[in-house]
Amino acid sequence: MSNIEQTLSIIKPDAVERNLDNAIKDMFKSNGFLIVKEKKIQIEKYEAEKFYKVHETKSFYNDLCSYLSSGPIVAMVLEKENAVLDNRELMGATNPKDALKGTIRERYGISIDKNSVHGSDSLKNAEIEINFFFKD
Ligand code: IDP
Ligand code: MG
Repeated sequence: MSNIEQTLSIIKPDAVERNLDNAIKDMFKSNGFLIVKEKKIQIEKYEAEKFYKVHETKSFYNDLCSYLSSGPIVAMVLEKENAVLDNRELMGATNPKDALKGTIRERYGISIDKNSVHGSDSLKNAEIEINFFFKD
């Protein structure tokens, strides 16, 4: 039985700034993901605060929201079987130091805050986050 899912991925400012968007998109494609929607944008801080609202009590919330809104990002809808979990696996651990070899964060992440990519952590959040960027 097939289980096609969609998930939201963001190439964060540190990676866009280093012109890594094509290399990261190639990693998605070569791992079986279809990029079904895509846009390069810069968001306002209040929008980042809304996007990351689940983290509002965390000490790093303010820096995180400043950072996500600090430069252009690429937001994408990725589609494949088990897209949500498979994307989390391809991204690697939140801290690039802990990310397994061959993952996006191991290859390109600079630090826990500049870790190059975002990916939805559940099917429910994927739907919410896709709507956040691609509501039409
Ligand atoms: P995730 O991106 O792997 O899902 P989350 O725990 O959802 O990780 O955290 C969201 C983002 O917040 C992370 O990608 C990272 O950039 C940042 N972050 C998480 N934990 C810390 C921390 O301890 N210090 C600084 N930034 C953090
Ligand atoms: Mg998360």
